[in-house]
Amino acid sequence: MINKRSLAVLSPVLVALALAPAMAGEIVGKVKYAGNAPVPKQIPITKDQAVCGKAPHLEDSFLVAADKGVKNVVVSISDPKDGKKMPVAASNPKIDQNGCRFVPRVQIVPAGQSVDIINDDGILHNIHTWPKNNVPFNKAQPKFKKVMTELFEKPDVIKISCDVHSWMQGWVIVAGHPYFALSDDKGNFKIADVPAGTYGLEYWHETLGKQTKQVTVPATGSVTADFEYAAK
Ligand SMILES: [Cu+2]
Repeated sequence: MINKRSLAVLSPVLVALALAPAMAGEIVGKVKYAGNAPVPKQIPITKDQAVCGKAPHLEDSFLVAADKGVKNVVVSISDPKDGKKMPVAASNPKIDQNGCRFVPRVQIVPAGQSVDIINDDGILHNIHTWPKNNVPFNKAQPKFKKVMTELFEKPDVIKISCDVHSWMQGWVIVAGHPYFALSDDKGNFKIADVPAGTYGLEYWHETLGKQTKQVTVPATGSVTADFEYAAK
């Protein structure tokens, strides 16, 4: 029976429940490749040998670990429901040109983020972007120009190349929301603080392509969302 006294006990509990943060869980997983791990080929360095050739360049567009884990897979929710944005970082993320390669090769940045493109090589590079939703740029970065800062405004998957060194390639993934992760060198990833619910989960890799599967995120704890790319 509910009387005045039991209501007095109950109401602080209800208030606490109403103020509790939204229930959220984690998506964790490992991305694998079903085929044999490719043996990275050496890339011929045809220009600026003294700088670009100081270390061997091994093909790094498709890296598979001994246990078949795939590096640099972008995992993201395709249909978030809460309108949250990935916060812009106060200090700009960097793309370093070092030994005539882009480091890191693949990077996720929030929409509205400025990125510092660094020329550590002391030779001419020419950065060229290939966006779908952002304004492309194609700019020389002479040896004396250490830093070029560029704004990545809208969600996108942007290939970056260098018009001086044909083998240089990188990717900037511009995220419109926080539910993104990049797989590590063992293929593992984690997306934290995802509101409970059912979502499309997208896996994107520069050579293996895009795949989607459904995932249901619990109110607490984690759901495992492993994925295996078919052999090609
Ligand atoms: Cu270059």
